[in-house]
Amino acid sequence: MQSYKNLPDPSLVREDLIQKYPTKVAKKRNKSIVINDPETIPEVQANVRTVPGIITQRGCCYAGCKGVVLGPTRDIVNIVHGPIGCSFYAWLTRRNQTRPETPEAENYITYCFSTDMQEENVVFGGEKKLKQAIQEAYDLFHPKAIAIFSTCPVGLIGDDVHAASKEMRDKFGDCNVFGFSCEGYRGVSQSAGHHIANNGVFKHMVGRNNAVKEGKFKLNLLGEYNIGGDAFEIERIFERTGITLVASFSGNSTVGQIENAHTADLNVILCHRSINYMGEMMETKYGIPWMKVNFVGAESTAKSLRKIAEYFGDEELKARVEAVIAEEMPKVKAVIDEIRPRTEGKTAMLFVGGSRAHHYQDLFSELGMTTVAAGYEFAHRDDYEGRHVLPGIKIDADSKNIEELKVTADPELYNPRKSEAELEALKEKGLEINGYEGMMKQMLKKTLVVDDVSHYESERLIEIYKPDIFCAGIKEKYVVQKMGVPLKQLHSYDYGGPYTGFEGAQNFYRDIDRMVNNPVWKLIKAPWQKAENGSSTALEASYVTH
Ligand code: CFM
Repeated sequence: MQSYKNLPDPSLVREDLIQKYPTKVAKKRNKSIVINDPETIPEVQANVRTVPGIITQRGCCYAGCKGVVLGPTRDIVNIVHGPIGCSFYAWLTRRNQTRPETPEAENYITYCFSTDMQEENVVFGGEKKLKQAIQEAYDLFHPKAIAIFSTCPVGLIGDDVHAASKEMRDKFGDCNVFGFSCEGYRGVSQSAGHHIANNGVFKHMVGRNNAVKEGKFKLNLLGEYNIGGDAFEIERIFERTGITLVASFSGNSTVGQIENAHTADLNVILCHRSINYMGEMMETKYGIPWMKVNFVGAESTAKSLRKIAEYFGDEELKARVEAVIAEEMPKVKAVIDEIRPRTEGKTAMLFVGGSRAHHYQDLFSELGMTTVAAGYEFAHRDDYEGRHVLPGIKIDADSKNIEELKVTADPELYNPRKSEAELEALKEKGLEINGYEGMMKQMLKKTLVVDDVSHYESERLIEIYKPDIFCAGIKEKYVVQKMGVPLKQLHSYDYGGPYTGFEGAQNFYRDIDRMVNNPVWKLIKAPWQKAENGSSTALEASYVTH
């Protein structure tokens, strides 16, 4: 494994990244570019506005609410209230898969529902058109639920999507209609949309059905959206170990699952950023503890399963978990043994979302690869530094704009699944109940952590570090590849996946091997390979890996 001694001097890199910015911008970006120290964990500026004019990777609030959190549930009719363009990017561009119980069962994921706002609606109001659209969807499909998503103009003209939803819900009686004020401009990124979605799902869906599902070890899987079939692999493992999945938020999920989620005895959280609010609120209202897990990486999967078994404290479950791990691991190891000699010592950079830049580091380290720089697009300080920093985070005007639900214990349904003493005992065993340590603790000293990396900064990082692989999304892909560096899409997986669990880890190893060892990259002249003509800086020239 490459040690940090080979890394370029990170303070020189940071200086390089900001030197071309105007003074004010440089000062601001400087706070989001941090030299990591896993011991002390320095503060990272995160979840603040992107400087106008900078090319960011971020998306909008509506994307986080409609696309990310609600999109994967197959039997909700999701109506976008807005101009048609907003719907284009909400229609099958995220690879959240689903598997209806039967071919005839409800599945609206392949549909695109929009009110198709026109100039007239923007000028004279769009509520009438919205109610017509809700009526039309109801008449056509008779769905269990209809959700309304506000786009920017809806907020600007003041259409009341909540009143319209309530009116239609009361009118129908047998269809749950609810709205989201998730206008694109709200907050500083899609992260605002996650929070708004959590609030709405909690208010309008969770707790509506008290029927308790069979099963001894019942949990909800939070923050797993079934990209490329990730949830299918986790479901397979749960089934093998005898763990009952009550609800998934929200990959491969249904309205029924979510309405029933409060009957589970544990919430496990994969993507902390998008769904931690739900874990917190369910703990307060129903007494269900939550635990951070990671099913990305074979070792991490094994560790997470052991944590779940420890939580339930059942010897039979522990034995089953061990048996499944013992059966699955040899196949994983066989692939690692074949591939690792070709990937060992290589370097990776990950700039993606609000959780994957952390989780995928596990898979790379299983391949003997070092993450030299990483960052999230829209995560908060707790995702970098750990949840212990939460009390110290300043609430700025952008965050104040997002409703904080006042949640209290349910008079009838609150039932603490574990006593205070039991929780303490679990914590002593090393189980992080209601906690998350964040990304930086896992990264090497002197690696770089960059929040909301700009396009310009990405290019400079590649020129300086020449990583063997760069992980980001479709917007970055071809620019990076033209620089001679393969780019792995960690949002869509480049049409691949699943990458979770034991099977997924093997898929990932193979895909990364193919990318970093593809001879085609040797045929491309990257800018720094033309160094002799003086186009590269001293800093770039000082660090040569290839
Ligand atoms: Fe969570 Fe996600 Fe992510 Fe995310 Fe996303 Fe995504 Fe992502 Mo793209 S919920 S934070 S808003 S793990 S869509 S499935 S890949 S940016 S790292």
